[in-house]
Amino acid sequence: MVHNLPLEYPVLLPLHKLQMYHCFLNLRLCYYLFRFCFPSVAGNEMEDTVLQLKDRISKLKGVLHLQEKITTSGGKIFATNGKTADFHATVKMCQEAGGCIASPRNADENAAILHIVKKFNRYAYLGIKESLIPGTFQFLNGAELSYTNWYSHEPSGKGEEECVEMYSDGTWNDKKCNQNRLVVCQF
Ligand SMILES: [Ca+2]
Repeated sequence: MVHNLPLEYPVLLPLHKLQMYHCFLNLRLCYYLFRFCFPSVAGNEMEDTVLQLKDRISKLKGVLHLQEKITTSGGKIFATNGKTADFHATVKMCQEAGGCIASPRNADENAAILHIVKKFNRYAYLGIKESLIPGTFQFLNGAELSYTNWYSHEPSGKGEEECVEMYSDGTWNDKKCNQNRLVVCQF
């Protein structure tokens, strides 16, 4: 034990540290030599693990689709907990679940949300709000809308209806934010 060494041999302490340092260097050297000489071993194992995970995720998505628990579009997954809530509670619920409120960027995503709205026969709030300019709507992060599907003569609120709900035909209506609507999140 180094700390038990007599004080008259202080030179042993740095020597011991030096040996430790060499040992550490050798370990790192071995590690890098292994990585250099057999890069495919580590690479193949990683690739296998990724493929297995992808396969597992794909199967789980299949199960959730079969049970109509989710709809998908592109890389997005849409889901509901079957509950109703006002706009702010919906945003919070989706965030707590690790996602965000459903925000359609195109017709296909709109259709994926609509599938849930129809199944539960309840309108749903979308992740879209009126900007500072009345009658102009945007995503919650302030980004410009890439797609719209307003019901005829909507938006009509002129600054009085800041939120947006999806009707059961997939069209949109600007609406006050305090109504109870189906919670639909995206992940
Ligand atoms: Ca309206």
